[in-house]
Amino acid sequence: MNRTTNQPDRATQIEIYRRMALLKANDERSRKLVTTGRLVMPYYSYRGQEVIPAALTVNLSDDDYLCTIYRGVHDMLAKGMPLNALWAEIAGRATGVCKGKGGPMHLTYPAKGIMVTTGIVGSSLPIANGLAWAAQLSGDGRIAVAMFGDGASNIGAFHEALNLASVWKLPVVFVCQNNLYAEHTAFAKGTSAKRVADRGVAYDMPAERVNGNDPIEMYGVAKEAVARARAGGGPTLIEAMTFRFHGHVLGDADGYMDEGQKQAAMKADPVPLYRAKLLADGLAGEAQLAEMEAGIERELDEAVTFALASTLPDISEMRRDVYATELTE
Ligand SMILES: Cc1ncc(C[n+]2csc(CCOP(=O)(O)OP(=O)(O)O)c2C)c(N)n1
Ligand SMILES: [Mg+2]
Repeated sequence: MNRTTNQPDRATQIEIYRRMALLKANDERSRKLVTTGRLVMPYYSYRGQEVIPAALTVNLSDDDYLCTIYRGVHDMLAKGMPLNALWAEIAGRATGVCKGKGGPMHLTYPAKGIMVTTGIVGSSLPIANGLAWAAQLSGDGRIAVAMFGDGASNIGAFHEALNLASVWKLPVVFVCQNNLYAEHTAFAKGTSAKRVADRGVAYDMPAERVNGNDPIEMYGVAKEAVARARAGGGPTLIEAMTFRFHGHVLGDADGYMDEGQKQAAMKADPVPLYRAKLLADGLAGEAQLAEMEAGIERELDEAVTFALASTLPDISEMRRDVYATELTE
């Protein structure tokens, strides 16, 4: 990767931070609402992994496709899912992105290219391939991004998807968010390869392990992969190293996690670190960032109020949107 020419400009750096701050605040709000009993849902915290989607999605257009997983609310927000409709969906309300019928595990928002959220480990990759293939056939210039975890790289669908994407030179970027755990199993205990990126060799695909907590590095590698896909150069595998601050699912006692490693990761929290870097580099001012963060909190207040005040879907909605009613050419 050319790390010099791929540097984000000032406006892009501030936008990456805005997305990171939004994701962090949204995660904190989610955990608060669940732990205080105001919302009941399974919640998979992405706290600690904010840099990856924030620095990647600034390289995408609204039309580009994103397929992600149960932990991927950060991916969706970074890609532009509107907060009110997101929170309404989480709360199962008719005003939600899926009319309250998807819930927190199955969020979609095709208007911003957010095509699927899946709880089936590894399934975001072949779905992204299908979308990338459609883009390739129609020549519409879109690309697809598949987000998945380190554990997913041990699933058959990962290997099948990388193989086919390479053979057909599909415009797809595979992004493994390696948070060092798959449920309760540490990465090294369940994965034969030392690095997920090494698996790219088997599929004749450019692959790189990057520091997924470094916005500048993540941005540069993502930019190159997106440009390659868009130019017809085929797929890329990015292994973005990060850390999951909390257990697999909210309520998990996380006793299986290495406490020292966890404390060190939390001390190196990428969100305040990047904030401090922007200030030190003179790219943003304290008042500007404080105002931005206060604005995010206000938007979250509004979204939660909107969601909880919205009505539940009507019973007549139960079977609508389940099956296609007509097939088009
Ligand atoms: C096909 C399949 N197998 C097993 C599971 C159970 N399961 C849910 S999450 C998970 C761990 C996935 O870990 P990883 O891919 O690293 O993603 P992370 O949760 O760390 O983001 C497993 C095994 C599942 N949902 N789907
Ligand atoms: Mg993982």
